[in-house]
Amino acid sequence: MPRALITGVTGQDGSYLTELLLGLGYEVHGLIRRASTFNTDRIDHLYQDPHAPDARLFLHFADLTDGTGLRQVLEEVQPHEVYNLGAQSHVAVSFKQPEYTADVDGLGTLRLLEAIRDVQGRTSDVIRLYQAGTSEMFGGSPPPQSETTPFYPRSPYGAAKVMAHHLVVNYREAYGLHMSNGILFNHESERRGETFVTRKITRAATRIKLGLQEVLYLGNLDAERDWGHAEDYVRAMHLMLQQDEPDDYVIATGESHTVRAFVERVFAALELDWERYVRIDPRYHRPTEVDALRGDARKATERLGWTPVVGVDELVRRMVANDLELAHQERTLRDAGHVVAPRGLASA
Ligand code: NAP
Ligand code: G4F
Repeated sequence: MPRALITGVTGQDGSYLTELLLGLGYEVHGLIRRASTFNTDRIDHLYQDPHAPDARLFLHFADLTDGTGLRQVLEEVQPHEVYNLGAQSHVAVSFKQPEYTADVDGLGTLRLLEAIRDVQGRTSDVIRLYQAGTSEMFGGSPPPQSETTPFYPRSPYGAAKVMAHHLVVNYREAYGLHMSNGILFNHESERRGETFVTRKITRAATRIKLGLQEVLYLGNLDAERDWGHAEDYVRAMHLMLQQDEPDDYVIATGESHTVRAFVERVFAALELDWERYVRIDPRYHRPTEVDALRGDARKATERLGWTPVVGVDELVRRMVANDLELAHQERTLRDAGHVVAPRGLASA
């Protein structure tokens, strides 16, 4: 039975990848971080009692800032494939916590690579690695961006991911390890964190529709992003590790839209005039912005046979439907006299 280890298993992508790999017959091991509140919401529906004879999902406490723990888990699990999805993944937060972001996203990757090199060196069993790279690495380089576009990161997050990218290339060349970089453009979903702009918009617009919220505060509406659906993007991660040779691939839809256009689409789907509800709050502006991202994923199409299924209209439809249902639940509770607030409100 193929065995995979996923860092960031509790994140948006981690949850979809776990579903995909379990569906393909894998045994899946995920790293989780100790938190004072529950942080496994996105994978709770996949949980299996580890004592059950047919259990195929196992969770281990570990952290990318703790190399010893990473090494121990690798030794114990002996995975065939490692997906390094764990990261401080919020660009705006990386300006507030640059050192921490570099530690987790840059050095954390190095810790994992070193642990893989050691374990593979001792056992001679090949461990393939997927590194979660990002279009934020292109930053200020104009679109369309492909594997040959120069990196020009515009945030501590982007810079830390560039470090991780180059480390993966170096470990591949220096030690002949099977390590691939995915360079993924923005991908969203019904499970997207609520402080990323698409989900912030769909959550707010649906709450406004049901009279639960009055105003949506946003930052730069002119930024252009190439938005796909996370379910499509985790398929690409898996495909990369099934190739004979490791390589680097851009994963994108090839279409971009402004944040304003996304807002318009979402509010229009709810028959609302967005201009009545959206205000600009400069606190959401970033010290340096990535103005335009639009990916050229022809290499992935040609070599991996990967193409996205969900376009932006379907993405909006799914996210709005999901969040309208959440808003209805909140409305029902409020109407029944319960004081409720959506989770994470304080960090939005
Ligand atoms: P996400 O929802 O923010 O999930 C991040 C995951 O990383 C969570 O499981 C989080 O754990 C974990 N994590 C954070 N700090 C960690 C640490 N110190 N040690 C171990 N794990 C840690 O991100 P995502 O959208 O799924 O993205 C997955 C990966 O792809 C990230 O590396 C991200 O940078 C990259 N990426 C994302 C996109 C996108 O558009 N979504 C595009 C390109 C690249 P907790 O749940 O405990 O916080
Ligand atoms: O949704 P965002 O926060 O995503 P961003 O910065 O593009 O980063 C995401 O995609 C990357 C791939 O390119 C990933 F690597 C990264 O981990 C993350 O998943 O912001 C999108 C755009 C930005 O231009 C931002 O300035 O929306 C703009 N925006 C405008 N108002 C806002 C807001 N972003 C957020 N988060 N919140 C706002 O109120």
